[in-house]
Amino acid sequence: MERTLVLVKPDGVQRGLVGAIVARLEHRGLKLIGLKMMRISQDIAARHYAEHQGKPFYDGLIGFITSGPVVAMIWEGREAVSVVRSLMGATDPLKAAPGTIRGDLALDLGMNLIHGSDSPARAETEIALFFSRGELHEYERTMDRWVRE
Ligand code: D4T
Repeated sequence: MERTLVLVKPDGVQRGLVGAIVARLEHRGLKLIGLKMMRISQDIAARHYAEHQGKPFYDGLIGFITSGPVVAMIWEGREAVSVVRSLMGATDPLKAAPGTIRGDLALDLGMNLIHGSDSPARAETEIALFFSRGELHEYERTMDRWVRE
């Protein structure tokens, strides 16, 4: 089973889209094992977006992600990383396919509603950055017994 970090970014919280985004992930069959509302610190933002340091959009990106509370979540499931990425749609909402979260609910490249880890290795790093072990919950759903590994 794979795990991935999802953030509903400040625009999603402020637009009242947390429930809609959570519903899409739940309805797909992913399992929610961690969730909290938090304000991302400058330090966590800089570590999370280290790969973008020096790019023209970096300062705006850090300013935006720290501008208001986010909802951070850990989702679990088969190939959860790529499943979430496909549900999110392309980074630029203008290029995101209809039916995806960004393709249906967003227009702006910076304010693109949602973050999802882009590889299993990144997911492990990001989960450790945002959550402590005690904040992850283990439980069984009856249907989990029928999910193929
Ligand atoms: P995140 O990391 O937020 O889930 O987005 P993606 O994984 O889909 O895309 P990314 O890492 O390439 O970009 C991170 C973040 O920066 C914003 N951005 C990106 C921007 O404001 N201008 C740009 O030109 C690019 C490429 C959007 C997402």
